[in-house]
Amino acid sequence: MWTIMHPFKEIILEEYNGIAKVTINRPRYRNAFTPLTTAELSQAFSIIREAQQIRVVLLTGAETPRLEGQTDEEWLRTQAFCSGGDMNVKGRGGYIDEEGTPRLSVLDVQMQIRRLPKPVIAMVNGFAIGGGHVLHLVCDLTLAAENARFGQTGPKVGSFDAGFGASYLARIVGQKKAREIWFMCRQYSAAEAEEMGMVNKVVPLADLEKECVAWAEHMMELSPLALRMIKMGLNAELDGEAGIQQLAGDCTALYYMLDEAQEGGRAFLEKRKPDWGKFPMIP
Ligand code: 1HA
Repeated sequence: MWTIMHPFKEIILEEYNGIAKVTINRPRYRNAFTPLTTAELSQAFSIIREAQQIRVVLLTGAETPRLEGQTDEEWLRTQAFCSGGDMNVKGRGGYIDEEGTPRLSVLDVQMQIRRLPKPVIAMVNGFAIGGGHVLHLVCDLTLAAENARFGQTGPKVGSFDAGFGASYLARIVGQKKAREIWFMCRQYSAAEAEEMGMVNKVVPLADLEKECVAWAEHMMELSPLALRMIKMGLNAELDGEAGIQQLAGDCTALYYMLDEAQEGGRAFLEKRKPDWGKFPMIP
């Protein structure tokens, strides 16, 4: 049912019936991201932003293949959404790209997800760990498989995300839990994550994609502009002036759709005074 929107090396970008699906495709490394993965994610979210037929986005991780003789339970425990930055390329100053430049470009991907004027659902099919945990956090909604595991590892492996990974986490789960998650570096089950308010719904892995598509299709029956404005309003408080800039920009786009805004531009070009009197001053 899914068709490829654009070919990539370390991710898969597909679409189906107004829904885009972005899959981090490095199951050998529990879908850890390299600078190439994050560059491709950035490109994918730019493509999705421009694609007017796309109304909702799913973000997920590729399935880990089943090894011979593995039981269902053993196989389920190997599944990953994303295990954060690839430790094989973690160097001084960031994750080292093919030219030798250190990068933390997953931070740009976080911003793109938050600024995307369309809902993004994290489809958490397994481990959401470290930078992978922050990726699910910044999505608008999180649906998780029963086998999913959540957690931060930064202080264990020489890293931390004191941005959205800390402050936004605390908005979601509260300060005490956020500090526990970072200070203890434990893993939490899908049920625990749901209890903490980090997850909207937990379903068996076999039903996860169907459930995400159903949520996407439900949102596609609602007004896209209303969803866009409420997303930006919900972001604005935490994002401060940058969040207000985004929300205000969307207000300007809406205003430009009105005759009142058109009148101003037309009057300028026609070298006359604008006739504001004909527009309603509703209370
Ligand atoms: O903190 C940040 C940032 C902060 C600010 C700005 C940018 C940031 C960008 C990134 C990050 C981070 O993500 S820091 C956190 C990095 N990630 C981790 O510390 C998670 C490391 N992985 C694990 O803890 C575990 O692998 C796991 C809980 C996800 C899964 O455990 P499991 O099922 O026991 O599998 P495991 O055997 O550990 O992994 C399977 C294979 O995948 C292993 O390779 P193999 O021994 O077969 O050769 C393992 O090394 C590899 N792998 C897993 N995760 C990563 C990885 N390889 C590289 N990088 C990984 N993150």
